Amino acid sequence: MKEINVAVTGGAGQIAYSLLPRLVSGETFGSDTKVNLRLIEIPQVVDKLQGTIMELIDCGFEQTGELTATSDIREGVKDADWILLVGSIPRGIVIDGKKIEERSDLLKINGGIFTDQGAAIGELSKPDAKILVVGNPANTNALIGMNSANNDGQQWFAMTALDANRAKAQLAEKAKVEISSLKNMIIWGNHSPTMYPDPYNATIDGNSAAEVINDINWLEDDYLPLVQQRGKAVIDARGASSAASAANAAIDTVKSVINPTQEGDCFSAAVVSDGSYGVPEGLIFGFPLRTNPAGQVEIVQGIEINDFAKSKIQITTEELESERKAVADLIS
Ligand code: NAX
Repeated sequence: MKEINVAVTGGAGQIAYSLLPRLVSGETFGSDTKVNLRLIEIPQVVDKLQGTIMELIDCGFEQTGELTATSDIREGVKDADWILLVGSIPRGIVIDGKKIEERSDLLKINGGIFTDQGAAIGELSKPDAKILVVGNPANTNALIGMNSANNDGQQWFAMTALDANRAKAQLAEKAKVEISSLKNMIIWGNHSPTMYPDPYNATIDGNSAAEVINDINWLEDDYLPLVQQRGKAVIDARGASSAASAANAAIDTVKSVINPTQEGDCFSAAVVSDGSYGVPEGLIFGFPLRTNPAGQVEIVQGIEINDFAKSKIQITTEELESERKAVADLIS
């Protein structure tokens, strides 16, 4: 069996609870790969991870390798092939008597965490490590981590696959088709309510989903907010944030990155912009991606962007630019 090292921060959190068994079960990295899992948590909760490890042992998967827990990021990410940065400080937490509500405060607090984590990954993880940031604000956390890692062989992603899965599911429901008919679901921009889930380039059995649905008012007035606000709707209904579907989307992203993309399809994640589609270089931006047969992830070129899309992409670009400005001192 092959062997890989996978590190996960936020190992005692909600998402991790759904995520971890699927990382060591053979489902994600293949039945021929043993996964050594390092769980990373803050010192206050690191002991809880022993319970999680007991459960993972009790699953009895033959692909499960060594399981360890640590609050030391350097120990956790050493020689890691994959690092899933799930942990972050949530909005609403009280720090030094102040409730953290503003996105700018959240950016700064999490930014501090991601500089340290990025530096450790750049120095100690595998030279071709892949890093998926799930913890919010995901795009800008990835930007900070990537700059801090300063290691060109490694590749950073911020997760937009949950948005893409939600966007597909809503189109399939509206068009009354099987979800498997949906392809090319692109989430442009930020993992935030400014994201643009693109119904014009998504396809249903090879035709534009927008044309198949043929209801421009629904698409532009109802569909977009439905997808953009789905996270909040789940919180309102469940009293807790989307954890199972977020974990599922993280697994989907890893599988999309490590397996060649099927002809005629693409997948969604945010990666560093090389200027494609006029997006300012260096932003971590949601693009259509493909993994080529040689295993490299590329931004799909040549996608048509209509005026509606342009206006939406502009809004999410401006938001990411302002986030970049807010953390300028952390990425210089
Ligand atoms: P939880 O609050 O249940 O778990 C987060 C865990 O991270 C906690 O156990 C905490 O102790 C740990 N943590 C905090 N700082 C850490 C650090 N420096 N090192 C290691 N661990 C640390 O949140 P959960 O529901 O699991 O969500 C995790 C993150 O995912 C949140 O930031 C959330 O906003 C984000 N999400 C991102 C999504 C996406 O599509 N990109 C969707 C789902 C989710 O909202």
